[in-house]
Amino acid sequence: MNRRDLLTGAAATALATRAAQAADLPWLSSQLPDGTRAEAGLATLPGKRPLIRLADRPPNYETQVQAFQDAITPNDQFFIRYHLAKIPDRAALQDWSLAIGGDAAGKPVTLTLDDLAALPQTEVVAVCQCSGNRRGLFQPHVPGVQWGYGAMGCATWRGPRLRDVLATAGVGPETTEVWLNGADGPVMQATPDFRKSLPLAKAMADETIIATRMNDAPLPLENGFPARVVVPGWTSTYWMKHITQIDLSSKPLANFWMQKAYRVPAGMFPVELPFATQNDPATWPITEIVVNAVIAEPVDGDHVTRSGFTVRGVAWDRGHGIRRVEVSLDAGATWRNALLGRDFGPFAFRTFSFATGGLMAGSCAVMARAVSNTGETQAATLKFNPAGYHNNVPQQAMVTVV
Ligand SMILES: Nc1nc2c(c(=O)[nH]1)N[C@H]1C(S)=C(S)[C@@H](COP(=O)(O)O)O[C@H]1N2
Ligand SMILES: [Mo]
Repeated sequence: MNRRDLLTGAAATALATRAAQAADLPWLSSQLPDGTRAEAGLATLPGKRPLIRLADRPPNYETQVQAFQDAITPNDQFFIRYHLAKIPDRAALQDWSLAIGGDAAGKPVTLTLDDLAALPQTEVVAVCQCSGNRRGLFQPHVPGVQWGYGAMGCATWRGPRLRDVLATAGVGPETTEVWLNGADGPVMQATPDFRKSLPLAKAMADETIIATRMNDAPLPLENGFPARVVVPGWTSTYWMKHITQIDLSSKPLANFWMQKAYRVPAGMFPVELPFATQNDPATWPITEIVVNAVIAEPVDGDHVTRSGFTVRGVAWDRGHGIRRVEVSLDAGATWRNALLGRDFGPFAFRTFSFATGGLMAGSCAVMARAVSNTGETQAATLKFNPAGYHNNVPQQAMVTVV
């Protein structure tokens, strides 16, 4: 008796459906929860190419993994993440302005887009990655948006430095945090508005800017038009979109989004610049990105020929740059160095490629892992945390050599 004879009725149908799905949905990781796999679909928003829709109200759409063959993610393939469903449209942003004040500011000012354009402009290539990227691959599963590999992207961001913007109001000596608010808000009054804060040192850092351009174009509406905060090296919860209000504050921002959400167990993920005003004994705010790599090609479930194939993807870290990417074709038993592509700076994606050469028929478990310029390596096993953050366990793509 073989396996097929044992499978009857519902079990056989379920298996057949799954196999068909794996073939039809190469953009959806097989490790995601069944409910997520059943409901996610490709969807095309105005001005965007198809993204993986995980939720609509508020919109949460991720980039297909195949896009990560390049160091720069095109604007029309960039992922979208919102917490709250009241999102401004273009008409509402027509008379956009940015108010700067707070108890530690010299004097409150209101800036227009022309005022931002009049300040010295700077450019940074940086990875915008959601803290919960790859949350859907957590075992055991944890609540929250079940992101696969695509809640991230890398762009060339351009605009004035945040510190030059803050200087127009005057950064008073009492300032400890810089509070950020955007034009979106909750539908229900009881829902806390999405506001975040930065420690003064990161707000004043060379790399931190207010971007009005993304890859040489205005920001797409859903990615923060007309201006967003860009905090290279930090997960994108701090990258406030449609920024309308900044407060220089002598006090820590005490709200749901700082004190309850976006926190990790204290000490689990060491950082170089502590966010001291927001640390408590049990938890720290999630801040610096951990080193990671993604395989864009081949994708899980691909069939390849015995003449071999090329493994392609990107690696990134908190801002030191990538020293090395290694590829394994045997589920991590042996590793060989990949070739690194062009260096777009320490906060950017670094492309890698590895040509396998000839292969024997059978299955092949492809993995990639990165080492940063400071020697930081990816976690060999998941550092479990209840909110599902910082998953940098090396990815595995199963391919069949025919
Ligand atoms: N105004 C506003 N800014 C925001 C958010 C938001 O909900 N509202 N979400 C943050 C989070 S958690 C992420 S991951 C990024 C997502 O950026 P993107 O939508 O441009 O990809 O925006 C950040 N900035
Ligand atoms: Mo996020």
